[in-house]
Order: sequence, then C-alpha cells, then structure tokens
Amino acid sequence: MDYFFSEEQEMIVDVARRISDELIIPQRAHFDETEEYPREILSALGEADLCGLYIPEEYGGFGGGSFEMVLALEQVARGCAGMATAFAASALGAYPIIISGSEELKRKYLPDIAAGKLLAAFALTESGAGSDASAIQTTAVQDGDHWVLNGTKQWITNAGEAGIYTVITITDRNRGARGATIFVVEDRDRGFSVGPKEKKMGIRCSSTREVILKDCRISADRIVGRVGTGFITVMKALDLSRPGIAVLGVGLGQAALDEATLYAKQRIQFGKPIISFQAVSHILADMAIQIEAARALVYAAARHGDAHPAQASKSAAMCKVFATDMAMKATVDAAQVLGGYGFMREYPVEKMIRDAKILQIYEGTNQIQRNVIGQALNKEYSR
Ligand code: COS
Repeated sequence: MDYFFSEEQEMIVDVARRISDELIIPQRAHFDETEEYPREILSALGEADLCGLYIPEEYGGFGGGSFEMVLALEQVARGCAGMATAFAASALGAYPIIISGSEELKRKYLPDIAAGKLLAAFALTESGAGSDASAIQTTAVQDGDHWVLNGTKQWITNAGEAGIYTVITITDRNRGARGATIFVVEDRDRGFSVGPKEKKMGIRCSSTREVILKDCRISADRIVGRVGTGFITVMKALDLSRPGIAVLGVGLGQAALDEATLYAKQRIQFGKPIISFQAVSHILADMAIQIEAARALVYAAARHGDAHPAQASKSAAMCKVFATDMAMKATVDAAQVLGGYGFMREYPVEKMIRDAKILQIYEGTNQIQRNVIGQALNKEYSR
C-alpha cells in the first residue's frame, strides 16, 4: 500500500530494512539466547544516521518527528523486538529534553544522542508506581544550587547501557501531579548505580535493570523544564513515544506473517502446499488485514502527533492498543500455521510470541490506554 512517503522517508525505510535483513535477522537468535546487549546493532543504527531522526537539525538530528522514528522502528522490530526496544527506549529518554529541556541541556546531550554516541533511558516506573505513575516515591530535595535524589526506579530499559537518564522525582508531595520534577542523571554521577539485569520472557537482549539513586547530588541546571512540571512532560513524552511501541507490534506482526506465509507455501500435507487449504489461507488473510489496519492507524497517529502534539494522547493510545493486541494474536496465529515447528526454538516464531507480550504491558498497559481513550471521549462529548 502506498503511504505517500517523501524521498527522505523512503530512504529511512530502505536503510533500516537493510540493517534488519543483513545484521539483525542473522543474529537475533544469538542475542536472544545469550541475552547480550546489542551494542553493535545500535552502533550500526547510529552510523546509518538513524539515531537522530526525531532530533531537531540544530542539535545534529534529522529534524523529523515521531513518524520518521516509527518508520525506522518498524524495520528494526521486523528483525528483533528486543533490539527495537533498546532503540526506542533511547528516544523516550531523550523526548523530555526535546519537549521541555533548556537550550543548555539540548546542546549538551542531543548531538551525541543523534550521532549514536550516547544512549538515553527514561526512569519513571517504581515498584509501587506502574500504571499509577504519579505514585512515585523517588525524592529530590534542594540543597543550595544542587538537588539530592534518593529512590529506586524499576524495570528501566537501557539501564546500565545508557549514559544519561531522565529521572522523574517528587519535589513536593503536597502538590500531586504538580509536584514532580525531571532531572538528567548521568551514569558517572556519584550516588547513581544499577541493579542486576532482569531475566525476562522476551525482548531478552534489551537491558532491564533497577536504577538506584542514593544521595545523588545533581546541579539545578540539570532540571528538565521547571520544578513541578515533570508529570506533564512525562505524559507528553509518552504521547510521542507510544506510536513507536505500536509500530513494534506492526513490525513483529509482519515478521510473523512473513514466516507463516513462506512456511505455508513450502509445507506439503495431503499432497499439497498447506496454503492451498482454506483453513490455513484464511488465518494468513486475517493476519494480513489486521497488520495493514494497524500500520495505517500507527502511521496516521504518528503523523497526527507530530502535527498536533497537544492533542496526541487519544490517537497514541488507540494505535498502541490496536497494534500491540494485533501483534500478540498474529504471532500466536503464525505458530498455529507452523504447527509443531512454531513451538520449536529452532524457528523464529516462538521468540516472536515471547517478544509480543511485553508490548501490551510497557509504556502504559493496554488497559491504561483504554482509560486514556475513555477520558478523551468523555471530554469530547461534553463539549
Ligand atoms: N499531556 C499533557 N498533560 C497531561 C497529559 C498529557 N498527555 N495527560 C495528563 N496530563 C495532565 C493532566 O491534565 C493533569 O494535570 P492537572 O494536574 O493540571 O489537572 C495531570 O497531568 C495529571 O493527570 P491525571 O489526573 O489524568 O493523572 P493520573 O494520576 O490519573 O494518571 C494516567 C493518568 C493513568 C494516564 C498515567 O498515570 C499513565 O499514563 N500511566 C501509565 C504510565 C506508563 O505509561 N508507565 C510506563 C512507563 S514507561 S515503560
């Protein structure tokens, strides 16, 4: 289907597709098995100028938006959703700086992120604050022209690999969502450490660890935006980032369809390729319909979010739910087409099922996305 890409957008897809086909697909089983962090793949994405797609040109980026990032992520996820997660998480870590950071913070960090020399991470979640993001307990207390951070962030993607972390803290407990403040914490700051790598069901090569802050002194010039505005910036960053998670579902769904269709064409049973049986071809047809519908919705939502960032919550949530639920079903259906081979680790489909599950959970569970959509509808219909 023609989605009317510009020449530059076609180029982004081509470059990312080549990295996926030549570097990621041949190595994904190895990285899944060993759980090694795919540093060399991220370097390749950086060398191909894909790390700064969403970063403004004046800070060394391509000057695109979440849509250009979505195009690259789709191809990376078609190869491996774990690697795509590491790639997407750096963007989520950088978005608060782009949205609300001072000129100084932008100049200090964005050019290196764009060049692929610096990875970022986004540190919001805590053991008691998952869906209820404003229940975070990590504190920042002012001490002269510094702030002292204490607390533990949980399940932070890229932790231990990233050089900078946008950390969301509470600076005024009495002000609820208006009492949160974001700081940029560097991995070399005293009082910063990470926990051991978590053992996960899927996206195993991506690094997921605790971020521990113990009397971590950060200068006031590393506050992102103003004191007390952190929660709003977080919500805006998630609106920009969620189409990126949605498109991981599209890439994964497409990969599952590719495997299932190729298998169905060569697998002979009852004297014929199994694709000639309606029971099989209808599974493939339904997968293809759902994948294309998800792709169209994700592209539309990403373009809408870039054009109208203040009205992006509902569309970002809609595409995240639709595409990630689709990916879960498409990967399971692909395994059904492959039969016993779909269950074997020798084939890539079982990994796709394991990888798909987290898409329905992270960056806001699909239940939270439905809340966001419901609240938006409630507002729209009371006008
Ligand atoms: N853009 C700008 N502001 C927003 C916003 C958005 N998209 N969404 C909410 N806000 C504002 C609200 O307007 C409100 O401002 P006021 O204090 O001025 O009224 C404030 O933020 C708090 O919003 P709300 O009351 O809706 O917050 P809740 O505590 O009820 O939580 C949800 C809202 C559930 C949407 C939020 O906690 C969430 O997204 N949870 C999932 C978190 C998540 O994605 N975690 C994954 C981490 S990354 S792997």
